[in-house]
Amino acid sequence: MNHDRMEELVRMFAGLRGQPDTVFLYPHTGIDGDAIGSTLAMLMVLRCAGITARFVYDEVIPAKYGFLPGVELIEPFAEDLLPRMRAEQTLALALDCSESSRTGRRQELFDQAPQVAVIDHHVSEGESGPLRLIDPTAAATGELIWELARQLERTLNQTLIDHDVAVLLMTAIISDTGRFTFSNTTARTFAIASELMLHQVDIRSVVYQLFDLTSPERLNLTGHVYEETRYYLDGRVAVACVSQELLYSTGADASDLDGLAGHLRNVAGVEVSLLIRELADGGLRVNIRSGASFNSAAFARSLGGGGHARAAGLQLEPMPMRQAADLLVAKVGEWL
Ligand SMILES: [Mn+2]
Repeated sequence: MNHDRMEELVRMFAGLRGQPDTVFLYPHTGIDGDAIGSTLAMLMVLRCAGITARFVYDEVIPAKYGFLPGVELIEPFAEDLLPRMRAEQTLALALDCSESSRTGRRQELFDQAPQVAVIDHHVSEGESGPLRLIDPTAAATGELIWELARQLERTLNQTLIDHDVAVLLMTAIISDTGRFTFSNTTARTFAIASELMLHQVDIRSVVYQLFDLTSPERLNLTGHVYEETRYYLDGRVAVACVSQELLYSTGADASDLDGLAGHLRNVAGVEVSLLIRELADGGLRVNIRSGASFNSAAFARSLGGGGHARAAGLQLEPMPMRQAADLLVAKVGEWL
C-alpha cells in the first residue's frame, strides 16, 4: 500500500512540473534534524525538478542547523503575509508529521490548502488518504524523501539528488537514528546511507555539528539537570524538570536539552525517563524515552501526544512541574 502511495505522490509531483502551482512544505514545530533535513532536501529536489516550492517556518531555527546547505532558503513566517501565501498555495505537504496541529502558527495556512499531502514515519491514527505516505518502518522521514526523490528521478529522467541533498538526507537519517544506533536503524537505513556516501558526504562534520559540538552553557545546564533528576518506583522511572529560570540562569536554550531524556533512560534500572520542560507560556513539554517494556507512543497518545515506541512527547497545560511529575509518574506506574 505504501508502494502505491509513493507512486501516487511521484505521479502528482511529476504533474506539477512547470505548472503555476506552489507547494508549501510543513515540517513540525520544534524542528529536529530529520524534519529540517528532509524538508530542505524536498525543497531542493522539487525546485530542481521545476516545481515551485516554499519552506516557511514560524520559529527560530536552532543555531546547530546553521551548517546545513540551503538553510538560507527558509522563509520566516509572518501573519501579514498570510493572504498572499494563501492565494499562492495549491498544495500543503506535511513532513515528519501528519497533523496540522503540529504546524504552529502556520496551521491556519495549512488548513486552508486546497490539497494536502503527508510524508511521515510516526505512528498515526489519523485519517487515511491517497496522498498520505506514512511508513513507521522508516527510521527517518529522510529515508522516504530519498526513495521519493529516486523515483522522481526515474520518472522525469533527470538527476535531482546532488551533494547538498545528500548532506541534508544524511543529517535527517543520522539525527533520527542517533548516528545509526537506535533500534529503528535497519538494513534499509544503511543501504540509503551507502548511496548518500557516494556523494562524498563529510560524515564526521555532520555528526560533530549534530551531536558533539557543545558549549559551556549546555554543559552547565546538563550538570544541573543530572543533579536534580529524581527516581521513582524503585528506580524504574527517572524524572527531570527544567524551568524557564534554569534555562535563563545557565544561559542555555531549549535545544541544549536534546538527547538528555535519552541519557536519563540509560541509567541502570530505569525503564522510562521523563524530561519535563516549562515553556514560555507556562505550559509543559514532556519528552518520554523508554525501554522495550513500555510503549512511549501509546502512553503519549493517551495524553494527547505522540511519537515512537521508545521516544515520544506530549504537552500539558500550565501547572507546577512537580505536580506534573507526580501525575505522570502515577500514570506511568499504571502502564508499567
Ligand atoms: Mn523523524
